[in-house]
Amino acid sequence: MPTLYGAPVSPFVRKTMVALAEKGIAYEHDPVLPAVAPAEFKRISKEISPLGRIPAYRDGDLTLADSSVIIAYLERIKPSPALYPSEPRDYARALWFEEYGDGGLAPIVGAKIFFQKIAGPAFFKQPTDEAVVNKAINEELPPLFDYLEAQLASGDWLVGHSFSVADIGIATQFAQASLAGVSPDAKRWPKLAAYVDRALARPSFADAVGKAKAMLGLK
Ligand SMILES: N[C@@H](CCC(=O)N[C@@H](CS)C(=O)NCC(=O)O)C(=O)O
Repeated sequence: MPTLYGAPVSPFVRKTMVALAEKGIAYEHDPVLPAVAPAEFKRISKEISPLGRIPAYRDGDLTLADSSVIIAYLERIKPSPALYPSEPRDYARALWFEEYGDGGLAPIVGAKIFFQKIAGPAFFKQPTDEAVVNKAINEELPPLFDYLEAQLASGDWLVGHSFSVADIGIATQFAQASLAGVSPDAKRWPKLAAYVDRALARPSFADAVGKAKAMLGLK
């Protein structure tokens, strides 16, 4: 059975958990957290995660790191249900939204909200810097939410008519924000707020977020 390495509190590990669940791939889960247990992580990091990050994945003698790489591999070994659109433009747009989550939302949601409010106090005894959190919520995230609101057309999902890697990459960041008690205001971003609720209600996301909450002692 393959093994996924990485704690479910990571939004990138969550991407991989959601993809595995959506595809119905059974796996063992080693919820290692490099920043909190560096010695433990060293045991596997050089071998399977050369950059020392989570998630990493082992499938027999193949080892992979990086959520985007792992999900792309999963798609090839188990194409159905598809997580990437087949039409070239939709495919490219799905990759773009995945990157918008990883490279656009994550640096704000992760470092300036989740770390400040949850991970810093819980794991590093570091108090929350409310000014950093407030600036992120009031100034930095709104333009990113405006963009997503405009991109959400009439359908349920970001690209085409199916749940895809685009939705995994975006919704995992909203799940991260929700762990820190932050969610888009439905009055200002109605489509986005409904979309986030829809995505996080999927069993794949509900299970992964539940595991993160359990690890953090949240309800
Ligand atoms: N591009 C990577 C990013 C992975 C990443 O940054 N993971 C963080 C946790 S959220 C990490 O492992 N940081 C190093 C650490 O925690 O020490 C991916 O998509 O997997």
